[in-house]
Parts: sequence; C-alpha cells; structure tokens
Amino acid sequence: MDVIVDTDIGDDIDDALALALLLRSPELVLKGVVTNNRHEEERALVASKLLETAGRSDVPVYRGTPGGKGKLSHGEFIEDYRNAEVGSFEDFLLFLNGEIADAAHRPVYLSLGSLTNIAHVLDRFPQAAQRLKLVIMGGSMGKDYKGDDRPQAEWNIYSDVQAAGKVFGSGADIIMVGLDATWNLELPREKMDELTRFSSPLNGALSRLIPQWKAFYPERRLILYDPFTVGILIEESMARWEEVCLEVDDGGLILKKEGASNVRAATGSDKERFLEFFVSRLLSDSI
Ligand SMILES: [Ca+2]
Repeated sequence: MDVIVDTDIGDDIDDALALALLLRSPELVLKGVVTNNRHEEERALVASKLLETAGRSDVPVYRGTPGGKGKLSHGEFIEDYRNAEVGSFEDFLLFLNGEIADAAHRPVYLSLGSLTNIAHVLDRFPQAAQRLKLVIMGGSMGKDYKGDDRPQAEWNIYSDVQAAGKVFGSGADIIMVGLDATWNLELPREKMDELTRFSSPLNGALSRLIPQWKAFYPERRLILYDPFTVGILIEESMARWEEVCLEVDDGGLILKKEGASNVRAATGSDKERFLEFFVSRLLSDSI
C-alpha cells in the first residue's frame, strides 16, 4: 500500500512514532512526506533527519504551505541539520500530481495534522478527491480528550477549521480516526523506556526526540493518536467503525447530519491489541 504522509512532526511526539511505525511496517510503502501546521520548514527537516537516520533518504520530504497554529518542540534535534534541503510546496504538488496520474493507482493520503495542505491539493487537483484514499487523524464525534462524552474541537481540525470544512465537504470518501478511538491510547512509561533503550539508529533518534518533547510539554501524556492511524492501515479491525455523514462547524466541531455517508469513522479501539502491535514493531531490529 503506497502512503503519502502529511504531518506536523516536531510538535507532539506521536508523529515521529507514527513515522517510525510506518518505516517498520513492510505492508506500507512510504512515497513522500509533507509538513503542516506552522514551522513547516523545521518540521520537514525533522522528518528528513529521521528518515536519513533510518537509512531512508530516498523518501522525498516537502515543506507544506503556511497555515495553522502549531508549535515546535524538536528544534534541538535539527540544530546541526539546518542547512539540509527539503522540497518546496510547489514541488510537492508536482510530486502528488504524478502520484494521482494513474486512476487505477489510489495511494493513501495519511493526514496526521492540520488539513491545510490537503485543502490546497483538492483546490488544485479536484480529481484527487477520488484518486486518493484520504485517511485523517482528527476530529471527534463525541469524546473529548479525557474520554468524557462532551463535544470538543479536536486540535487538527481546530488548527485550520476552514481547510477542514473544505476537505469534509469535498465529496472525497474519508476515513476518520479521531478522539473517539484514540483518547485512551496512552503508551505506558515502561514501554516508552523500552523503546528508547532499544539499540537501533531509528530508536536512537526517538531516544533524543522523546526527552526534548517531554521538556517542552512536561504535563503531557504520550497518547498514540497518529501511530494508531498508521496501525489501522494494516489491521483495520483494531478499530470499530461507523459509516456517517459528517461536517465541520465554524468552531471546529464535527457534526453528524442527515444524508449519504461521506466518512467511515473509527468509534473505538482495541487498546491492548494495538499497544502490543505497536511495541513489537518498534522493537524490531530491521532499521
Ligand atoms: Ca500529528
């Protein structure tokens, strides 16, 4: 399965873990990476350095188009890497146009951050709505970040509400993995330590990134929002699913409405099974 990743790597740590899981998953072929949610250049450098560390400099990395509200917690990781080059957003559009040229080939567009880039893509190439399999980590149909039944604007939607509204209204079939399925996917501390102690170039990079993230966000728990979204590409049955018709309101809330379904939404997850899956792959010594 070919996958294009759109990520805000360099803010919360789960994007780096999602990229690591993807690289350790032979079922998935990483075709390219683009960044979103402010600090697009720095995020692209973080992704590029992580890929280089894993021996995957062959994967093109592009700077996303400006937008969003995110922060950068991994600046230290790229202090010695500022002169590296990444592709421009125009380069990304050219790359993507190539990826969707063949109607029989439908790569996954895996969105792990704000929807700014994909909204631009859909403007520029309306056919992308049918030629990409759009898988979005974001949104909530009812759960908040603590798992309470309370509507809450999820961060990736809230970061660029206008773009999210455009994407959900585009006519594309969307797979949505939001808070309903991910709010409780906390990586236990001992598992985190196991991952960072494991000797491999990729885990070595994670062992630098995780403390930088913890220093930046001391109160934050490590929730595997983005890695779970990678996981369901491989084992969809790790989530429960519902076909729904959804739209985004002006405040970033996801609303159910009457009408033909436009979203296949994850409504829950098998936490134990996913954690076992995730940890075993992150402790495999392929790279
Ligand atoms: Ca993310």
